[in-house]
Amino acid sequence: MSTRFPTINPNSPHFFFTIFSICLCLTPIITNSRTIRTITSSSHLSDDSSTTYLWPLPSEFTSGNETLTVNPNLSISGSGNGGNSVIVRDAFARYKSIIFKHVGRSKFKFSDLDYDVGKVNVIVHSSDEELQLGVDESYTLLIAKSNGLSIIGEVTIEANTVYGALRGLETFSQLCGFDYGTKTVQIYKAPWFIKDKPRFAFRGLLLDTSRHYYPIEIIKQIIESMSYAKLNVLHWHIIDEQSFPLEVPAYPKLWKGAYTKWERYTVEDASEIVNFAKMRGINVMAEIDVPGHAESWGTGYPDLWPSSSCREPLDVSKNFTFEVLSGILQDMRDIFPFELFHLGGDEVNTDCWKYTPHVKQWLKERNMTEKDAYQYFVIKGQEIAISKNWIPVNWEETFNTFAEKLNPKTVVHNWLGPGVCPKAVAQGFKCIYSNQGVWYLDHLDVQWDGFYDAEPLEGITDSTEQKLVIGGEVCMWSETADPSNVQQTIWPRAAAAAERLWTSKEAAPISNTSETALTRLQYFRCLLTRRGVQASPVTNFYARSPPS
Ligand code: CP6
Repeated sequence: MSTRFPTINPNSPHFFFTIFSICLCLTPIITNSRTIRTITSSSHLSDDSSTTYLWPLPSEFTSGNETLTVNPNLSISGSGNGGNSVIVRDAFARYKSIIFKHVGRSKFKFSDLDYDVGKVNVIVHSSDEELQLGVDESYTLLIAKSNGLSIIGEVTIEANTVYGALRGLETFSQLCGFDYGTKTVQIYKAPWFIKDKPRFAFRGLLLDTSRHYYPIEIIKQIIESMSYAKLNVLHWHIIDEQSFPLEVPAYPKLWKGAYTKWERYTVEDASEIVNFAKMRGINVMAEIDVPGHAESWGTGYPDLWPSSSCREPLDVSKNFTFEVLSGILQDMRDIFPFELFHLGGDEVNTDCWKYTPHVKQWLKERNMTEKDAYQYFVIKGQEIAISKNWIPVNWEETFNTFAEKLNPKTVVHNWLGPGVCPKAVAQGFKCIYSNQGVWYLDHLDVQWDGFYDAEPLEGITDSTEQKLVIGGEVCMWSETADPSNVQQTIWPRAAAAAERLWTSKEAAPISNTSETALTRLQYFRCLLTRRGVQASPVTNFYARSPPS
């Protein structure tokens, strides 16, 4: 303790805040017996956010005032695809080890009859396990004491798909708390009835593996932590100007652009990540950002550079550029089954195309400006992606510069302020919201409530247009992040966005404001740390004044 708090003056508000946060963090662990008393002495707490420790908040739920104990030999039974799906069985095993992490230390011996809950029954109606945008993630979760006659059992999760069942298991695990007093896992406020579904189909996190390399173990940890917040798309910004870490068999010199030969992903590594994510109901949307963020391509193939003094954007005048682009996409098609593919297209500075003689000549022959050539490049990229059965996603500059030329299927990815989604959906395009003012994780000055108060449908009132906003994404650009600080930078702020994307405003009015959410988010942040995720404290004392 003395090394942890050497300089805190007990008279300062800092002292109060530190002690306050520590207490909050330990509350679920060491003072659960007090929590039980509080809960059992009140009758109706289900509409009180301070005692509903779920994140993101389900769209509908009711709870009671009983406390149930959970058997460490918890078993799963299933019907439909809940019974035999490897995805469900693996998830159950993972959650079981999370839920009973501390129980092994119990000094007490119990028999099965001492527990209220011994089985989780998972019912999955569909055997289709394809994971695509808009897959049904809805579920119901029922937790009630068995009366001994019940056929269904004590805990029932019912879903249309295995991915709905995964979301239900996550919610179930959040309701299980370890009580250090009795060394048992308990569920408070039972019986629970939860009916839940996501507000948006696309709930993403961007990870940039070009500015810093992340070993696959770290990427897996990030994916695992995403599943706790019910995020469902990892936007893998694999390559950028600084490094080209991915193996491309068709053009084997491309990954010479990696920082070192150790900082690379083989095709096998990438497939492993995609499969790991799928087991958690998470899609991987790959990005190659052309033509503006691709300097590293030229390390292996310098012909892709217009010249040695003009290394970016890629050389628009050569067929070879598009052969390589096509070869990369062909190889990536075998790795990434998700229907969306991100082709970047942002921040393209075409100045040096104008000054490079052969490119200048090429433009002149075609009577094209360099802006026309930017459009030509993006549209050609889209055509290649579409020919490989992908739906193209592009950063908003493409829409802002030549909306009328984009393929109508294009998903416009917002980042420059809040303005583009209203315009894009008015023209019939789908849109992903990532306003850099509120959802860029590398902007350390934006606090959790800035993330929480963001609204993907801002400025869109027509309900048909609203449906074209497929969701949103928080972005972890990695110029200043690497494995040493990435989880602390992502969490807990990404969780604030995750609730905005999961929970309907109308369905759960209590999640509407950052005031009511703070206690729950502090609880979720502690849940992350208990599960081994290095999440930062929710509030940053130095960046805000304490509440009065
Ligand atoms: N890299 C790429 C980046 C950014 C973008 N694209 C970026 C720009 C501004 C900020 C943060 C990130 N680093 N390829 C923009 C989409 Cl503030």
